[in-house]
Amino acid sequence: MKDARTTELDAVVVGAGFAGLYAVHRLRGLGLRVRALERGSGIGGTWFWNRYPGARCDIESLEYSYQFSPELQHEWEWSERYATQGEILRYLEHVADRFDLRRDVQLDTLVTAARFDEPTHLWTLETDTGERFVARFCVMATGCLSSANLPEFPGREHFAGATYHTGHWPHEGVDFTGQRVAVIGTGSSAIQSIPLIAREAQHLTVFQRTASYSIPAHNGPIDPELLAEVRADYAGFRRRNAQMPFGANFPLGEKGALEADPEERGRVYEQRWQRGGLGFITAFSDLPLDREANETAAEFVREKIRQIVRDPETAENLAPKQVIGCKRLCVDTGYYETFNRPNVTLVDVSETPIQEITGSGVVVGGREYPVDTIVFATGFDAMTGSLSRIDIRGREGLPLSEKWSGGPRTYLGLATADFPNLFFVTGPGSPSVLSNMVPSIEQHVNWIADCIGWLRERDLAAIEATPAAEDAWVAHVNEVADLTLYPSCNSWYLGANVPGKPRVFMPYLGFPPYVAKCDEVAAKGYEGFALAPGAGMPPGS
Ligand code: N01
Repeated sequence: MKDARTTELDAVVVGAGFAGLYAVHRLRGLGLRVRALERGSGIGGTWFWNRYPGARCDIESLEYSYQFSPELQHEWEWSERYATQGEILRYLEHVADRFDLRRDVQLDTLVTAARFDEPTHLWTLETDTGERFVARFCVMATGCLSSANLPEFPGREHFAGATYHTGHWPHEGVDFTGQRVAVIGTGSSAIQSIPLIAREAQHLTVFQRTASYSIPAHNGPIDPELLAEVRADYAGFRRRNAQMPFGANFPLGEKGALEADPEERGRVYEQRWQRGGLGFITAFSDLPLDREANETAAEFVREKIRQIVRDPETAENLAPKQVIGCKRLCVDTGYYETFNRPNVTLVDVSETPIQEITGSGVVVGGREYPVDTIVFATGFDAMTGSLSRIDIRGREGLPLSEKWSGGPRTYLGLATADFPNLFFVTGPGSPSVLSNMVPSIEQHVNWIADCIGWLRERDLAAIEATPAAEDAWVAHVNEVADLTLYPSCNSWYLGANVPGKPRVFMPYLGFPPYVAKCDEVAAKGYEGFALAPGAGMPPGS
């Protein structure tokens, strides 16, 4: 149905974070009429919402940034090794201005439904503003970690004080001075925010269900020598990083941990610890594969925790038990040290869960911890959460939620059968959260834009993953994951943090082979996809 509130486009993009902004840039470059619809009142996606104290990237800024424009890459000055949320958001705003993207971004617009129409091969999107957008192509740039997970703690609604979720932090900030604060959760968001909240609060109580492994960031101003070296050959720096397992500058150790003697192992772990950051996990080649090897790295970190944290009982509680790396590794500035402060208490809720939240505190094992403010650092309904909030319907009205009721199924994380012309950026089944997100986003958007350009050149109306290609890809993603220790713990990679979510390992392990596969599929005329002949090109083109 067409009316005054219907806008016809060639491509509609959902989201205006790193992925949505670049999708606008690329698709507009093809001459398409494109618009990004963004629920936030500003651009930036993750970096618009996650404003909690201490929020920063944990991949170095020199590579947690776009590479599509050499000029942009050379002119932007990152101030620190790991940029703050504020600096990353300023960068994205600069990108939006520099490439004049804002005129094709519509803010304050929540997409509520997306419906595919079979005869026309067009998508119709509906929004909470009562508008409709009709387009041939729909690109979901909705983010992997954008749908907040707020567990149903009994009595939560009775709490009289202020509550915050790290993923929806107030723009004006929060002053914790003089307050008794609870932080629930000890993942990356908590680990970044706890040291800063502890400095302000009168008392901070941290409720920990699973201890996380965290490696020091050793953050600081960018080393000028490193900067000069990278800038001398930025493209080469990017190319080399893309060949590493996570698509980031984490060189993979040449040998296995068990091939090294204890002295060599200790030396290598110490070097990686001193260098800081997520690259700790690639110190040896067998850490994700072999429990015994993994345990050597895990024990090294536990020993560090015991050295840092003065109270032996607290240190033991902070020492994680699971395989290192199978839940997302964290990067911190003074996290473990914070538990030496007299105003910080750790409460272990691994065996005795949070019983209830009262008007004035958090109850565990019958004991109430009185607090004025609660910070929920309880994470996200990862990878599928922001898609399942939209009523997406494919061929014959099939809801995506029904198709994915047993867990997400995609071909290459880019597309799913029965949903023609619908693309996911860093969707489940792609390296996404197990890679450096920004290069992964660029690789996906480039693939999608090239694909759309290819379809248009041939006057093809639709592209759709075949069920056979999808089945084979899902099986392959699982096979690869099952060769590793990743499925061995309750991580959000498996959906284990959201009650009732199907337990399926969602990211694909291995950035370089993944990119090679995507390139090969495209080179073979989009092998594994079915193509529909032109029914006339997009409206108006
Ligand atoms: O979320 P999380 P996050 N009772 O899911 C706990 C990225 N990120 O926002 O482990 C008690 O990791 C939960 O416990 P458990 C990064 O990819 C990046 O911290 O499920 N506790 C866990 O401790 C990261 O991995 C950056 O047992 C409950 C915590 O809440 C991802 O975002 C910074 C509970 C949630 O941790 C998510 O990180 C921040 C319950 N009922 C985030 N339910 C950087 O780039 C949940 N928890 C640096």
